[in-house]
Amino acid sequence: MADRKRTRPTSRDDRRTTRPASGAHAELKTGVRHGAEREEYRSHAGRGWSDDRDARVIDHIRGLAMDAVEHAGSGHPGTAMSLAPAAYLLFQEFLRHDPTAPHWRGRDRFVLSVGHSSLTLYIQLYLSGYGMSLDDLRSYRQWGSRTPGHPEHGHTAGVEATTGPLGQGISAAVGMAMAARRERGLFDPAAADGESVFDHTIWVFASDGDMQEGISHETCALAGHQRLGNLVVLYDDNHISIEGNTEVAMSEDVLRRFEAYGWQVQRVDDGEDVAALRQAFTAARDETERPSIIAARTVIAYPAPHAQNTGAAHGSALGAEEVAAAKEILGLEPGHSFAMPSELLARAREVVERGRKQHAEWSSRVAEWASGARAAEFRRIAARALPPGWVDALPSFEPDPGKGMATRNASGEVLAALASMLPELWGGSADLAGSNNTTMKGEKSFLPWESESASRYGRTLHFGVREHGMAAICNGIALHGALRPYCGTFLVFSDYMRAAVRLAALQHLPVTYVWTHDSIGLGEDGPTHQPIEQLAALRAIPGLAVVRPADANETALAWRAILERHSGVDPDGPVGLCLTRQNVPVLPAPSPDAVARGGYVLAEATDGRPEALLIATGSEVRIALEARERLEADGVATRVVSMPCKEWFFGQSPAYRDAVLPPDVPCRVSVEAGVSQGWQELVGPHGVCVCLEHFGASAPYQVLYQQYGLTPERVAAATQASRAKLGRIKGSTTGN
Ligand SMILES: Cc1ncc(C[n+]2csc(CCOP(=O)(O)OP(=O)(O)O)c2C)c(N)n1
Ligand SMILES: [Mg+2]
Repeated sequence: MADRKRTRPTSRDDRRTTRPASGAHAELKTGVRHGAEREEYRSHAGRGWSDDRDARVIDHIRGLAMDAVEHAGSGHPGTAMSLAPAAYLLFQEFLRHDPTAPHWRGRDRFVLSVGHSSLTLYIQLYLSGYGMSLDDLRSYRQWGSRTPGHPEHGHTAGVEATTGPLGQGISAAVGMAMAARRERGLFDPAAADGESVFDHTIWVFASDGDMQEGISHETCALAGHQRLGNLVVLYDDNHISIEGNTEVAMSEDVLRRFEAYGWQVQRVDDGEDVAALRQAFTAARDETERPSIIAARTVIAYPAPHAQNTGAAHGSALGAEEVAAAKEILGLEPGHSFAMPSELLARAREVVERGRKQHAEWSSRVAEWASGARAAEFRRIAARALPPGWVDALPSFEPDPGKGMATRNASGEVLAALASMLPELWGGSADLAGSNNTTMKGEKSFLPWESESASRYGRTLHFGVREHGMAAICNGIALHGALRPYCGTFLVFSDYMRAAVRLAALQHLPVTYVWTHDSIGLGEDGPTHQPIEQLAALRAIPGLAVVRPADANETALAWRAILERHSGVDPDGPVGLCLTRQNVPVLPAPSPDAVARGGYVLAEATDGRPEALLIATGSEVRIALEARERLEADGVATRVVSMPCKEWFFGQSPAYRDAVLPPDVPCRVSVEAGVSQGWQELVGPHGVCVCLEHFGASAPYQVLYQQYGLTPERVAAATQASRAKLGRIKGSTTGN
């Protein structure tokens, strides 16, 4: 036992004494085949199982984790070894899942926020019968495998969220827990707590890195505020991250932090103690008023004799010698890789039958519920179908070349108009709802109490000033089911959301971002608030559509296109809707198809034979239209192309694209109040970008547009310059 105390720290107080003394190393190296460690392991690990086979399964999980990393030559063995008891316990006894139906709607969700420990999940998917085999573990991290380095949602059955960027998984899980509550409110609000077919638990495994990342502070505070009793987090409190002991960067009491957020907090002093884990899981699951966190003290890479409790065990193969030693301690055959005796596998797979039963029992309860009035609505929403007539509810706006309307206001009107028809559409803002126009009038706030303006099943989300968390929460809502989340802030603060937006794109999640104040057009707040590079930076994210409508009518049609693209069995990925703070003229409504195609001919050149093409987005379309009038007056046949979404436009057929931007018209000018990056290839070598390559300033927006030359005069002059350049080239070609 004294030995164990040295090599297996169990309390918070031993942060500074967790490393095995060098004397112990020497002893181990000369020790006779690790007999003492084996004895220690046997007496220590495997407690709390009613069936001895379960303890043996744990030994083999540890072997598999080491083997997979050894075989791949890289990967993360340590945490998969130390989390083995908690993961197996969860999948066997707590997680409500049916491995034969991974998309069963009544299932619990498991999010492995500690994504680098993907083997923790893959091995459970293998043991539970998700169609994963030992061969899949052999091809861990290889091309085309079902077992990539980090879990990828949509790629591997049973992976509920793509994780790896620390902090994202736990934050998406908060969104899942919120979505579960809203779904219950929409479809089964009268059921008693725990009795609804929509009730289930969101389970998370998180690590020190998750706790350190700022985003977890944002979302876990909100989870506590929202009293998400359906959320349970196991915190792998192993005191180790890549640089070694976490004491180099972390000294807060994590549980006190969560207590302050309003969570139920529990500590398990030893992650090998299955009875204690079981008790904690039970208490956490049964807590319905607060989210729960269990800090389980584990020792990374346990029981590998030299690697355990080291940063090195986090992310590299242990090496043949260490693996062999660990296997001896585990009672496994050192020469045998990827071992899983069939009787142990059969034992683990008993979970399939349990899952099937739970699923069948749930289905019979659903049959009862399905006779209710809300079932038809549920079926429509679950199929991601839009209700008949919804398009007629969309507003259209009278042309108004004078005062006009801010596109953010038009967006607000669209949301208000759709509110009653599309209950699945819900969202909010990071404390800028009044500016983003994201609140649907008359809808209650989503809050854990009942009042005139709030309900636990409410519709308006209040994220607080937590943009990063907001975006990750929306990922979780989208991952959870068929509800359609949107969220808003100023476009410039999309930078704060970026890591989560990227994950939305990677996972093709149908989330809509309402990014208002989309240029220097916001005016007096100045350069800190004026996006310059954001449009280009967001367009650089594959799979994200950046939509910048020119006016109120394009805004309504953009929402229409977004909702249609987010429908069906294979919905499109995320969309960022970039909207003005300032008024812009309202133009006659184009055809819905024109906006849905991302770019279209807004104003045709005289005789339909353009000599020049002006391509503009958003508030700069007006400038292009005025420039066209000047150019036409000067005899230059000029076409204006409104390009609300480059990504949608590039998704069109070459024939359509060429019809809008004829390849034989090289005189091209782009107009956008942002950096030119991404426009050069569209305007070509002889074109000109009217853009901003520097930060803005604090002044009325009209002054800024004038000062920075975002004017019809400048666009007309740029067009003439392009013509002149082309004329010279033509002249010199002719001369030759
Ligand atoms: C946002 C982010 N930053 C950095 C990394 C690289 N990284 C992977 S794991 C890790 C820290 C590992 O420590 P911990 O989270 O405690 O996991 P453990 O080693 O205990 O499994 C880091 C920095 C990452 N995956 N995500
Ligand atoms: Mg750690």
